Amino acid sequence: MTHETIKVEGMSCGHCQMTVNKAITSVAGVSNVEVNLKDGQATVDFDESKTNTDTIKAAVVEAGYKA
Ligand SMILES: [Cu+2]
Repeated sequence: MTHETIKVEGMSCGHCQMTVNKAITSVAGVSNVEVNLKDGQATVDFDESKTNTDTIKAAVVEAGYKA
């Protein structure tokens, strides 16, 4: 299991936080997500045989935020 902290730009409220959380959770191989609105970052636990940081970042971008 890999533990990674990803910078997320553009979150301004709890709704954004939830959207980012949902987007990352939907990536296959991700087991745990914690999105910190104030710090603008997401802490993600994922199985490195199933996904990677780039894929997770792409999911964040697809949700409308910068990673
Ligand atoms: Cu928002």
